[in-house]
Amino acid sequence: MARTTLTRTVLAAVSAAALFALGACSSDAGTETGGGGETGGADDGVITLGFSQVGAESGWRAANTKSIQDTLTAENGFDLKFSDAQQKQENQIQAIRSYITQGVDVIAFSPVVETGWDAVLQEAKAAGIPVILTDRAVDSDDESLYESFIGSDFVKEGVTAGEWAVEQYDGEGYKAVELQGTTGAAPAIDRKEGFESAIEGSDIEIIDSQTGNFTRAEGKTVMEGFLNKHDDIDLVFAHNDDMGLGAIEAIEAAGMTPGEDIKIITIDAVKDGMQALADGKINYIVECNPLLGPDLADIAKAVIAGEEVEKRIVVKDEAFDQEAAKEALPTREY
Ligand code: GYE
Repeated sequence: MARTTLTRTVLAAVSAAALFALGACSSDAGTETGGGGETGGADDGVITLGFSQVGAESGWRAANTKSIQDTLTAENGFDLKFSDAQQKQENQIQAIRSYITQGVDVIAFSPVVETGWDAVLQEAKAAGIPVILTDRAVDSDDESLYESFIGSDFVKEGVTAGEWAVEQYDGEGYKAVELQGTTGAAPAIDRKEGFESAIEGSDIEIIDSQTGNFTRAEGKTVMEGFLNKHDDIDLVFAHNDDMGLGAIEAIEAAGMTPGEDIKIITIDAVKDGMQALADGKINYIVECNPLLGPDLADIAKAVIAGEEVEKRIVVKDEAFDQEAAKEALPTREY
């Protein structure tokens, strides 16, 4: 039980955009050299890929960055340009524009929030540079703006967390507080929606909900506020491990025992979270697999080679209770 796998599910097949982008991209094969989009086209065999990362906000993000940097190496045929947007959309837009100006072969990014990308993605498209989304989705009506989206099903993660809460605690009139991820981010929107839909009809009630921006420090501060305001909290649902770990600190500082006096459910299943789960301080974790580097490398190579790529690659996630965490920890990769 509880093994970590990265499997692909083919939801939709052909990306027409891939064909378009390649057409435009192959300008280096002859026509229009001096102009804008001199993308290099990887004719030296090396794929120059510009990656704009969200930030360094969590253990999940650290594992994700490592996976990308460890996979998109020179030995593997890549020249990786990497930038950290410090959780700011304007920084990501700036990084993407700079990759367009540099004429990279492929742009990949994990969008900090869902909306507001159309303009810069149009610019990439006009320059003939294919874009791959990793981890988080964009909310756009124009699917031709990217080749493929590789990442987990966040709604499902929220549902899995909510279903477990119902299984364990329904009938006890539990009062829950929610630590939300970054406002406007796909995983925050989707996990909230999934959890709420799963607890509907049960007697678990969310009495307060606020963003902790996916960080441990903000998770702690928000939990302190919740504890000052409410003396009847039974359950914390945190959108990631780090905020849950911050909540643990706040609960302990208030003289209570996390995992017992106040139950905790989180999402990610990174090392620190899994350790806290094995130690009994967290009650349940839904995994979100951060090892997206290999899939990104495959899709980037396929796009450059002119192959059809899957428009949506869903990363499969597991879930762990305390016993499963103890079993999984010794061989856990991240
Ligand atoms: O759950 C959280 C990180 O987008 C899936 O971002 C990712 C989320 C992850 O900060 O820890």
